[in-house]
Amino acid sequence: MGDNSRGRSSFQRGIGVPVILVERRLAPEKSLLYELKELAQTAGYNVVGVVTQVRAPDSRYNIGSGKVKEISELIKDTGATKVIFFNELKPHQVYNLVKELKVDVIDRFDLILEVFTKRAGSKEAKMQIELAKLRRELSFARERLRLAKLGELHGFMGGGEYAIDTYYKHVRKRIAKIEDELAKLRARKAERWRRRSMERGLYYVAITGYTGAGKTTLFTKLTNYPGYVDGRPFATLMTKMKRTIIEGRPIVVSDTVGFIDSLPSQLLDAFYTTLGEVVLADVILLVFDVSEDWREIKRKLSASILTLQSLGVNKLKILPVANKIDLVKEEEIGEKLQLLRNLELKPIPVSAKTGEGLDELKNELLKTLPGYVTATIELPSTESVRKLIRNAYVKNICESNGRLIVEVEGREEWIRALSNHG
Ligand SMILES: Nc1nc2c(ncn2[C@@H]2O[C@H](COP(=O)(O)OP(=O)(O)OP(=O)(O)O)[C@@H](O)[C@H]2O)c(=O)[nH]1
Ligand SMILES: [Mg+2]
Repeated sequence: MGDNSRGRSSFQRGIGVPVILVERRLAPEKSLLYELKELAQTAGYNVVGVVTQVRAPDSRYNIGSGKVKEISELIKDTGATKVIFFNELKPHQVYNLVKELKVDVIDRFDLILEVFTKRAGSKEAKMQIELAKLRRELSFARERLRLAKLGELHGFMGGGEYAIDTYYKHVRKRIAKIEDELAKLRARKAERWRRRSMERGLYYVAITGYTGAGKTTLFTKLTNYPGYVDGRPFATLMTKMKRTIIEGRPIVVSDTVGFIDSLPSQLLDAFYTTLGEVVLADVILLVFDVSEDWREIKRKLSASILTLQSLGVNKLKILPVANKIDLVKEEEIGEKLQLLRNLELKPIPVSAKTGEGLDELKNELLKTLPGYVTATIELPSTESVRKLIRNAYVKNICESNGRLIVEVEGREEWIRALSNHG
């Protein structure tokens, strides 16, 4: 399907609500329509038409009024009952578009929320989605209030200034309540993990990357813990953590929600707080799909790195992982990795699916772990000490005169704490 194709002929009949996608591109060569289409299909829509335009935004409709007529014709032709815009729409633009097109109009932000809603299982995920929706509501209510004050509200979603003001306050209260509940929930979770890992001297490795890069597949290979994979965007929404043993070392590995390009800030705030714990990780694996073309690799990697940086991650902790090498010829992998090295990224090539390259990845991972030391310490042979070292990587242990001589490897601060038991 070409990006400029439109009309019924170029689309297959399918199931789901028929929709038309609209993209106003900032630059002619930059289109993310295929990504929008994938999101629409994941949300259960059937894409029956596509309209694109390259020009500066028109404040009334976001696109030009000529294009609005074109979409209107296409709606008649295809029977579409919804129009999805790639670009973020302002409340008055939604209002103007609905008035002209007489069908439902949403934007990419609403669409991502729909996908998230469909896939949310846990209470935390549901709360986050409600939070993102309410924040969106708030900005709409703010605009309605502004228009009402200007007396320009002619029937715009009904309600006078007073009613909108009351509604606005109600939304704000609800937001504050959910934010509070979420913060408590997360603080409890973070504390639990912090205690567990510190007490046991565990390392923490987070798997991150663009949606669909293969994070969950890699997580399953490393931990033997099954995760949900379906090849559609945002199969994973909530962080999952699992303790595993890598080359004898106990390590906590986490699988996380995927990144996506130009995520609306309201969603980033509401959702990526689940990624907050990533900052605590000792190493952050940044998985990308090396089978994609170079431009896609670069786009997705830079979107991922930007998101990681906005979360406060130290760049030095990032270990890039070039996944899906089973789909690419060796010389092509070599070329792409060289291009990445030119950008000062040194990825480890793997296939999470076949397991190829995983040993190299594990070795590199262990080398990257900070403050990893070997020490021989003498400890009293008590039950509590035995318990303490159960989770450690013990290279050698012998007992003499009721004392334990242990050769251990692990976090420096943990080994220091262990020595204090002597
Ligand atoms: N050929 C091949 N396919 C892979 C590999 N790793 C993952 N996949 C496929 O890529 C798709 C996405 O994999 P996931 O593991 O769900 O990716 P993810 O990064 O967790 O995706 P989200 O949770 O949606 O962000 C699935 O269809 C996987 O089967 C690989 O090494 N080789
Ligand atoms: Mg996943």
